[in-house]
Amino acid sequence: MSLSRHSELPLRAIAPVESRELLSEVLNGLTSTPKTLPAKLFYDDEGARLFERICTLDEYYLTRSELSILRARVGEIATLAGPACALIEYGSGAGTKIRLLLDALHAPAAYVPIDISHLQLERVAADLASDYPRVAICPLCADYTRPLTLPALPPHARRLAFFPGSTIGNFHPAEASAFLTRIRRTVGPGGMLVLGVDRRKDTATLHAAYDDPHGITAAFNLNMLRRINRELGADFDVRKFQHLAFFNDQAGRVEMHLVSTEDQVVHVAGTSVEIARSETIWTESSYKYDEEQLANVVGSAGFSVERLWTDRNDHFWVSVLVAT
Ligand code: AVJ
Repeated sequence: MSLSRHSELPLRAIAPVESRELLSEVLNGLTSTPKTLPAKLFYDDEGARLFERICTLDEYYLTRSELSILRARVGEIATLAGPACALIEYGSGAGTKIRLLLDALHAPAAYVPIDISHLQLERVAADLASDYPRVAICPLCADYTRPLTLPALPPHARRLAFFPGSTIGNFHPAEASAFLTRIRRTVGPGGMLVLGVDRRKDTATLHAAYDDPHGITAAFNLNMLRRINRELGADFDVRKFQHLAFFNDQAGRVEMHLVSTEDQVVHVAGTSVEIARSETIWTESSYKYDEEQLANVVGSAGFSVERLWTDRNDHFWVSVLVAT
């Protein structure tokens, strides 16, 4: 079987979240107590752009820290992975980090970038296909929090999953364990996962990262309401909401909320939602892990920790996990 990409296949990603599913998720969240909206809704085209800007902020140490670890360790990762592996990335985003792996791995056979942002995914897949002509690039536009059908991969290739950025932090601990279990089944026995995880640290550093003085994180948070207005015909007045981010020490997570500045009624596809002054819509959790919590969650998912690396500031972890 040829492992090179079939050039006659278009690099089109499969269509993203349907608007019916979007509507039921939004209505479920807005009618619960407390009100919630799922963090994955941040990443429409504008949200994906805003997130890229966040990643360049001095205050947002996560991306830089993770990249410094990956740069230092990518050779070791390549040795552990061995030749001709099939790479699967959960949340490929701007497609920057994967280039480090694609450059270092020994003749990787295939790369499946999975992302919810359709345009960004297609652009990234096309660029990678031209820069890495010997790798089969098979983009999948999907919400990976739901069950997935992966494209066919070379049957005997070792599978190497990549879940960077501390996106694992968006899951509550039980969900994180369930999601990692799905990855473990996907990679199969002996398969690997390279996982990026943000470390628990002082509150001031966390606050600066999630409430930056340039207002980019606030714009990112508020953009979710604009998106819902546009895609579901809702009438959120974004001027009546404020960005709120804080570290919930008890729960070990940064929380982002949108705080209503007055009593108001919002309409979402014919449903009226009452929101009181000071009430919040909880849009994101970013759990921060200490070493023991990390060992527990990956262990509960059937992975063993093969390597655990940090950066010079002890801000972030990159771990190589092996499916047992
Ligand atoms: C992409 C989910 C890892 O939680 O730090 C950035 C998203 N939220 N600023 C994170 C985010 C606010 C980010 N993740």
